[in-house]
Amino acid sequence: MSQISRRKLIAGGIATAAAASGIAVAATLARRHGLIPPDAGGLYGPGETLTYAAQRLLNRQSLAREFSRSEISEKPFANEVATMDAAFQRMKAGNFVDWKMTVDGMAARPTTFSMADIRSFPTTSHITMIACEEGWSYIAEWSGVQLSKILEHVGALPQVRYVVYRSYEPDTWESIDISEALHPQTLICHTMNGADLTVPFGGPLRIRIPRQLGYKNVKYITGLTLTDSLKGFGKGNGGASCEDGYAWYAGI
Ligand SMILES: Nc1nc2c(c(=O)[nH]1)N[C@H]1C(S)=C(S)[C@@H](COP(=O)(O)O)O[C@H]1N2
Ligand SMILES: [Mo]
Repeated sequence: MSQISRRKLIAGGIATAAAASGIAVAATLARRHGLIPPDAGGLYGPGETLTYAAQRLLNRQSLAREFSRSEISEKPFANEVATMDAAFQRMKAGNFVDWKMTVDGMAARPTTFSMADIRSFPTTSHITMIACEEGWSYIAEWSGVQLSKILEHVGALPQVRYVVYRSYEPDTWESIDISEALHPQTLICHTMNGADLTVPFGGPLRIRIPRQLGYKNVKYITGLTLTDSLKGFGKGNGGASCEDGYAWYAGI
């Protein structure tokens, strides 16, 4: 093959063929395994399905990289968050003893947990990186209760396919699939680097999903809803970020 035609092929042909066959493969895999992300209907739909289905099949139970204690960032960067209202400030002044997290939806025992309830679960910790899609990242030790333990406690029904989670911050919600929810590193986090999670970092409760980008790691968690479909939530594509054009599946 001449240089020219090879280059032409690389420039035009391979990319197109790879994309096209990738989409075909993705469609087949997605159908077979029920791996179609809720935002697949949009402009970037086939690409989203490819990324999601491929990563799900390859990495189903893979662990996010864990770091050593010496690698913990000295100056973790807290992204700017909205100013919280007076009720939030009052709860903060009272060390968040009045904070509540409700779990409802497809559960045998829907439950409202206090901070004390959350802290009474066995604690799991990991030293992992949190990465924002805008480029920064830091490493911290995160501690809390595995989301799987909460799901077990409330008696999540077998039909549950997604966990929707909400913030105290208005209009801030996201969702993950049951595979991510049951993953051992997915935590409802109340402690960072050995101290109560501070407000800039999402205290008193933050969901920590180290296999997905920063924006899925919502701060100020007030509620979880277990569901078999995301249709009834917002515009039906799985999260506030998706409504702003971000991918629902933010795997890293
Ligand atoms: N409630 C709430 N959670 C949030 C955000 C937010 O603005 N509000 N920002 C998200 C984004 S875009 C990122 S990158 C991470 C940033 O986490 P950090 O402040 O610990 O760096 O938090 C996520 N969780
Ligand atoms: Mo972000």
